[in-house]
Amino acid sequence: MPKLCARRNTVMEQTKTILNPLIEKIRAMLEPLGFEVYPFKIGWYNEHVDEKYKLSVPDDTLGVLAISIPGMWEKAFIPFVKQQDWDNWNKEKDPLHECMIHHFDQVKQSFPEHDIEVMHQFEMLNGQPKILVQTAAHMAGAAYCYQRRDVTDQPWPADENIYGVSFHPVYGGWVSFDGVFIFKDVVCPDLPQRAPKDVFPDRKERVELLKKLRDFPVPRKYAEEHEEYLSSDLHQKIAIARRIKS
Ligand code: B12
Repeated sequence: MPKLCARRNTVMEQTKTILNPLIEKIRAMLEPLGFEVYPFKIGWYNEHVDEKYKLSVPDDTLGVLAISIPGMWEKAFIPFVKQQDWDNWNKEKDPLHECMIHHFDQVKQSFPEHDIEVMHQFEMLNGQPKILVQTAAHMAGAAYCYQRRDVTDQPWPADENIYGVSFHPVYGGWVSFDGVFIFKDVVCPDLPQRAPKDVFPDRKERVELLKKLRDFPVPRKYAEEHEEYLSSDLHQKIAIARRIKS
């Protein structure tokens, strides 16, 4: 039976008693590792995505989005890399993905009383992503997802594919929307929805952003080695991880 995070009559108080400790516990685990954590209702996500991306849980089910900010590289990835045995590393595995799997799993295991499904941004099911993390981030209030439809008087040809970009209010494009915990046994009908910060209300800036996400000033970008890692193939990624360890 799903646990209620809130009841209608004493909304704020009940939300605090059940939901806050749960979110705070996840924050206490993930924030020191360079992540941010945002609760949302799965229904907010399902309302927007096409049928094939909808998650088959009730609308009020609690989802928790985790995103990594630039400090994750030193706080989570480098320590993870240093603990691995690179001589016996499975060459089909991406070290950064494995780092995410490890830390998300730690969170899941710390809630044995809950039924949690973890969905990583890189996980595919029948050839499509299990979860669209940009939409989840927008609905959770973490980062505005700018899409073609957000631009009036569009400068692009109708048949050109313009990928949407999410812009974090502090780190801009220098974040990764890593995944979502679905608390299948927790419903939160009264979770208040926060709108993401619209950093670019201006049409011209939106057009620029959709062209070049990472040209905007931010207080901290990824470390050079982090950037090098992301633009490498799997073989090189493993070589970078080995180099970090040594
Ligand atoms: C497949 C994929 C790719 C593919 C295709 C790109 C694409 N966007 O489709 C390729 C390989 C090209 C790619 C490349 C890159 N990617 Co990529 N990619 C993904 C992945 C795994 C899935 C995206 C996808 O299939 N979307 C499906 C389409 C249909 O979704 P959509 O266009 O958003 O449409 C939905 C919304 O419109 C929504 N919707 C409907 N109504 C409304 C209303 C509102 C208000 C909202 C918010 C949504 C919404 O419904 C639609 C679906 O039904 C995501 C991670 C993930 N799991 O989400 C990362 C992701 C999008 N990629 C990311 C990145 C960083 C990149 C690269 C920069 C990587 C690199 N180093 O080169 C490049 C940049 C490419 C570019 N020019 O933008 C980031 C984007 C971060 C950000 N700030 O926005 C993501 C989120 C991964 C992450 N870890 O954070 N990627």
